[in-house]
Amino acid sequence: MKTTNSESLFAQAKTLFPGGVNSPVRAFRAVGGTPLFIKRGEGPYLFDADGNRYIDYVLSWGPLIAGHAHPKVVDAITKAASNGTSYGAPSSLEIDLAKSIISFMPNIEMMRFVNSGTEATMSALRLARAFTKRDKIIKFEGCYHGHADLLLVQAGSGVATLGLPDSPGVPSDTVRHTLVANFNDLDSVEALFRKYPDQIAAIMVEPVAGNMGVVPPQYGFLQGLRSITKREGSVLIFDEVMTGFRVHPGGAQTLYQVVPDLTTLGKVIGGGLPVGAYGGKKEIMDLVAPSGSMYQAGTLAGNPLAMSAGIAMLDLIREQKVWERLEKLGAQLEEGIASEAKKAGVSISQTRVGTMFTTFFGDIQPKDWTNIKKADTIIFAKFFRAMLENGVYLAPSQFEAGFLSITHTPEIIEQTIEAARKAFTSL
Ligand code: KE4
Repeated sequence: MKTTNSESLFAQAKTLFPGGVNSPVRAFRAVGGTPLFIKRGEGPYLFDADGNRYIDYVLSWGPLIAGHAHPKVVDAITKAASNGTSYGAPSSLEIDLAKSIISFMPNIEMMRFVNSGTEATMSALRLARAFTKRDKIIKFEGCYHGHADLLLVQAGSGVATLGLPDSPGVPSDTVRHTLVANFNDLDSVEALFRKYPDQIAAIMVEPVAGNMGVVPPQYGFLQGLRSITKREGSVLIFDEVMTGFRVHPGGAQTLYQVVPDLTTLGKVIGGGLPVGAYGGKKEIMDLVAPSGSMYQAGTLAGNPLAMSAGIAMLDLIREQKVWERLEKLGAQLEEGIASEAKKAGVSISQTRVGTMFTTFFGDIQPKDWTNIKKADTIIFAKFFRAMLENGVYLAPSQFEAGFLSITHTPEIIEQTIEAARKAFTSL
């Protein structure tokens, strides 16, 4: 059988990078086969090293809501690059992007740019601990907030995908203060506050879980977290790295009308370049050096190219009609997948919030990790491979979210549904 370019590139990559990749979930371990090496993206499409074209629903794991190589984003980056790639000093571009973000999320009074979602979440937790002078934090089983030591506890995304028992190399002392509650279960949160009174600095939550696959908050869950943290003097942190500008232009905090104390962002705000941010109440943010004593820094934070890409990207999704169109596309995809699965007699459970969606295989109640982990990952893997053969690139894991872009069209959704029809009948 002729070796594909992806196969020969993967063979080389495996001599250079652990598992041949620079982020674990890309290795296709959960779905089998060789990961596709991508030559270029254009709008809703990816083109692999063998020239095959795929309709892309990963979109770089969320950032590319304007699709690949959007001319306005490319022009913004090109123009910025002609002025230099980094200054290590403030520029007006940081101000412009911050103001743009705040125009979407007015609860953010002040922020700090970093270079990844991981940096944003680890910094926000350090800040919450500094602000409350408490050590313990609460996260939720199945939620993933990046790979900082203190958060690699019962995490979702690649940790769940690879079935890793959390990570070696994280001293038990480091995670001693990391408490885990059940998503959509306020009693499990209350129990931790009863057990550790006045010791819990913060709750960090994906307000719509995306790293178990998409799991929406049940009615009252987020409001419950808000009232518990207010009562207990703990900081409520919405990790909107994925949900920001994805579940609603104003993020989950606007969609569900719950105001967190701090918000972490990433992905979309970088327009495909490395950007993260944390921000929220000025009273808390004032504690961040150099205005306060809580230290956090970054060589490339506020990078002019990344700022320019983010500004251009957010400008492309400011119009309400853009969101009406995205909502229609999401509904069209959801209904089409459901109808084809039904015709083929395949049992699925679908979730979607705005432009994030997941098709779980099996009769799964999308409530928490205990339920989600029952999904049939074997059937999912077969479906993934069949969709790939039919020209559709889904996230290579049952425990990840799919994403839409403004470059996806009703016709492209119809092609996707036709691919799903073939894939379901092949299972
Ligand atoms: P990064 O450090 O990967 O930029 O962001 C970490 C992060 C933080 N918070 C949430 C809610 C996230 O979803 C992420 C990263 N998401 C994964 C996809 N599930 C990134 C993909 C990957 O790890 O390769």
